Amino acid sequence: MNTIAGTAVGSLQPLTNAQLDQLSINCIRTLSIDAVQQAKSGHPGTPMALAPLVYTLWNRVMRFDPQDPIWPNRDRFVLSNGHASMLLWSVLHLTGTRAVNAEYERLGQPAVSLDDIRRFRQLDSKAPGHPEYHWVSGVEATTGPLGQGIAMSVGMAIAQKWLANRYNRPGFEIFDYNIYAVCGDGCMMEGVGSETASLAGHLALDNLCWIYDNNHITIEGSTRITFTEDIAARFLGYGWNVLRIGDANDIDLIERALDMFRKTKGRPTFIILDSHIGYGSPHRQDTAAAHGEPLGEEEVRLTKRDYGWPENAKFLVPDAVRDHFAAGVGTRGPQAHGRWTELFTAYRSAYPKLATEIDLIQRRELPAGWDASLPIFSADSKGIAGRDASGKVLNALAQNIPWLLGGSADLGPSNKTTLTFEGAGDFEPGAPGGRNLHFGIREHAMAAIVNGLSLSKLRAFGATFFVFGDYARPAIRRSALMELPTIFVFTHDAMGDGEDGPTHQPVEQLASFRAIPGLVMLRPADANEVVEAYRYIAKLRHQPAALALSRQPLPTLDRTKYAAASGLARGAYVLADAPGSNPEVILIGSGSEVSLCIDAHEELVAEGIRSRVVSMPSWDIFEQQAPEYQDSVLPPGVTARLAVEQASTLGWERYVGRSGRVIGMKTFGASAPLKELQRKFGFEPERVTEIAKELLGKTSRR
Ligand SMILES: Cc1ncc(C[n+]2csc(CCOP(=O)(O)OP(=O)(O)O)c2C)c(N)n1
Ligand SMILES: [Mg+2]
Repeated sequence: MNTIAGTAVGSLQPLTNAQLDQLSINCIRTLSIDAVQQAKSGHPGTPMALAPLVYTLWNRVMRFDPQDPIWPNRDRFVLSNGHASMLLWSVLHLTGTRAVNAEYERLGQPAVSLDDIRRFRQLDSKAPGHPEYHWVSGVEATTGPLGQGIAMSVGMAIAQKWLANRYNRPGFEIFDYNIYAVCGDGCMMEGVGSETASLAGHLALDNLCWIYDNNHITIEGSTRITFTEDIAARFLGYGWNVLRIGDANDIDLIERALDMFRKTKGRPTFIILDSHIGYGSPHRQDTAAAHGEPLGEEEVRLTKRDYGWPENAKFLVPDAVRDHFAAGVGTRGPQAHGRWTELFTAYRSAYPKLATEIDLIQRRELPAGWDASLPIFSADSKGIAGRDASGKVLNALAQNIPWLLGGSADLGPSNKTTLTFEGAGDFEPGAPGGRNLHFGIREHAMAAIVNGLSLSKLRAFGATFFVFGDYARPAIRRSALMELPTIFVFTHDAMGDGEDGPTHQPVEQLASFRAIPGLVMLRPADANEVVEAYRYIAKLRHQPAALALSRQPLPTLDRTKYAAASGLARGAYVLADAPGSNPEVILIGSGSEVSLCIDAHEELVAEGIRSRVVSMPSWDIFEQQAPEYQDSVLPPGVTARLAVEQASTLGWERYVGRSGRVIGMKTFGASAPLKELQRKFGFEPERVTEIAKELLGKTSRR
């Protein structure tokens, strides 16, 4: 006889609540097992172990409305051990969560259908291998690279504190949600988890709860071989509230621990959950094999027998389970949402300006007049450093966009990213209203937190030296993958900090950031291009941007003589042209090398050579332009082309072609004053004119 949770299928006896809990948990388990088995790939063991946790969180604790998974005051759930994605697909399905589109419109269809689960890990299924924000509604963050999810959850917790501080008013708790993140041994071992845990403790983020799946298993076997530290002591040291649940199947204990989290003030909570990977599988439980392999048909049957589940049923969802979720989160969620909507309606009458801000934030829109006070820089041959111009622009923007906030990884005074206007303030423990975040020397954490802020719809930036962008890269990649409009301000973009030497001089960073799909990489040539870069970035809603800015002053170009900086919005533009717009040679530069090209251009023109200078601050934007525009900037017939950029030459062939040349970096830099480095590596006008003439066959090669 088939039984479900010890109850005869088809029995007319109503199930007790405890039986319904168990039935729901086993349904999450068996859906996960079946999906992995069907896909012949995936991770069954962790969903089997964590089903009771996820069930309790979703059906008993979390404030979540399946009808509207983007309701602003919902609790956030981040599955940092993203390989256990079947947990998420199961609960999104069982709760009947509805889909929303990129324009934040609610759609009727389910976020994850049973058919999607049947097609787990297949093309176009809404049940992909790992949780993907922007692809599946109800996913709060893209996870899979271990550590990133918990790291982003810290950004979400900062965002909640900031939103509450700015928008809540007496009697109007508009933002009072919590953030839950589930993680495993991998997340605990990855450095970014530690960086962010340290900061979360420092910032006393008591709206944040991490639940650590303490199963002693990773891919290579027992954690005895890799991970034996006293993790409770570690989190106590970070200043967290540490709790332990000795049995991952005890849902009452889980509920109590989560309750203690909500009552704990002044500290984030870390719950150690002792679990058994592959729970219920006679031959796989507690083994590394349960982590990432299908159980196999026979073991699937044995495991279902252990659960009291029909052995041969596949993708079985008893009606009682759907009903149980409908009676739980499916009822609590919409009620809470309804109360909030009423509250927000009253709030809108009492505080219309603040309510409008909240509306704009939710749609990632800009307030009216956001660009009203952007500076215009007048021509100046001495000029201003990219970082200084950036500091002025960022401050102007932040004054007009109240929810623009960010900071640096301890380089604020050098990155010039500190917001200095009246009232800007610092985000501090217990005083979460400031606009300046201090990330400490934690670049990776910074970028992940910026993602978390952006997932919470705030406009966020992070800053460091360009060369240390590598420390932040995994999270920047995730910005692009999640299509978040984050902003990364990198200064010391090339060899401008000469004496610091090759450890501080980026070479390959431009090429490698340009290689990230969707990330808009910009390297402005002068102060007015910096203004235009920010103008472009501010309008982005679904793309991250990174700025490479100079440490040293760059001449502010005379825009009455040369083309307007607004050309930046097309990625590359003709800055200075040959008479009759009929060039025989094209000099292409970015950043500090543009004025170098201008100097060379003036020399060439004086010698009767028809040269053109193209300022190319962004390959990424230029690539989006129509071919006609691209050809008008780089006419196919003009093959004498020279690119000049203080960075790896990798990739420039696409613009200079086979017969063109590049003055760039083929080695690391060196420790010396900038002038000497420019001479050593050929970044001088004489070298540019010389090569331009060589290209035209007007001089012989040296
Ligand atoms: C940054 C990163 N490195 C490596 C991997 C590959 N990987 C996926 S799961 C896993 C083991 C994770 O162990 P644990 O977090 O304990 O998960 P469990 O097997 O217990 O669910 C590894 C190494 C990854 N996803 N991300
Ligand atoms: Mg583990």
